[in-house]
Amino acid sequence: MITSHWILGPGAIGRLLAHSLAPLANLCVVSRRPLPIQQILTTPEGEQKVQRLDILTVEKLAEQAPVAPDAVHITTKAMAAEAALASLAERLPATTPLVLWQNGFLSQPRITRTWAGPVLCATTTQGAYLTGDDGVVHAGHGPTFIGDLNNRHGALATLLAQQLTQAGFETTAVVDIHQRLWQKLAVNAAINPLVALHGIRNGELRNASYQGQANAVIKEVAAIMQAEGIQPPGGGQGETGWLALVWQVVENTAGNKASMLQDLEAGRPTERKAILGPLMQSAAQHGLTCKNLEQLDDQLASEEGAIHQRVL
Ligand code: KPL
Repeated sequence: MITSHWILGPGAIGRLLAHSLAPLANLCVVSRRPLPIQQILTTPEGEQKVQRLDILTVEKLAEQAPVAPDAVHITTKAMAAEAALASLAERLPATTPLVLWQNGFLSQPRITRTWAGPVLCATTTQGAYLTGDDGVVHAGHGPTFIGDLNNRHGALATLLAQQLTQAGFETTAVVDIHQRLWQKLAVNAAINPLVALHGIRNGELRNASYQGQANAVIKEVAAIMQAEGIQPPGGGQGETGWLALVWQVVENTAGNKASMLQDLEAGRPTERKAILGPLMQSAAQHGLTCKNLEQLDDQLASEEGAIHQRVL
């Protein structure tokens, strides 16, 4: 039985998870800065639900020294996951199960290697965004998949999937989470950097001025996926399959402002290291060139550098 959860990182998915699990389990949201405990969830149907959530800063948590939880969900951005875990690690028994909700493939293999307890990874297409310190909008339902990279914790993944599903987070325990994380990473790599750098909505990638560049990026990603032995989901094969998939996601999310664009606009670092990093590393290992991905990474790095200069 999983009766208590800590959620580390009160971003959109973290808060949605907290609202969903709060009626079923003891819950604590751990935040870097104080947030109102009265939190508002707007459902996909537009209904507003107000819930008091136990939200504590890391410092308050240390003062209150609560009993360690049955599971810790890390819902920070990819590049903050390891530091977030480090800020809590000494309060957690080394056997505490972790669930990593990050995009890309950076913190997942590292934390799996270094944490003694079970490390599960989750990938979700739930749509959510924040409306301030006390509000999250659940924009749309989407499936969630959970599993561990070495397939050693299937029973725990099943237990968590059942509880998450009961909480309204439709979740399936899977044995191929590695493949699913890379499939999502491929789609994110093909869309996010381009729309972020051009400052456009996803659907604008279909414009003639961006289409060629997008296709060139997708082809590089497809070659790397081929080398990694990862096919697109839904039965597509190779380059044609990846092209079809990415353009379908562009169509389905045409009005979206991608997360990387939101990050740049908000002056935050992007998830480029977690999304483009593993692809460039894989290309190097397999002797593939990926000039487009490297160029996007360089451009994002200089945008982030410029932001850093402005905030100093
Ligand atoms: O997941 C996404 C993101 O914004 O990070 C995409 C697929 C690009 C949709 O916006």
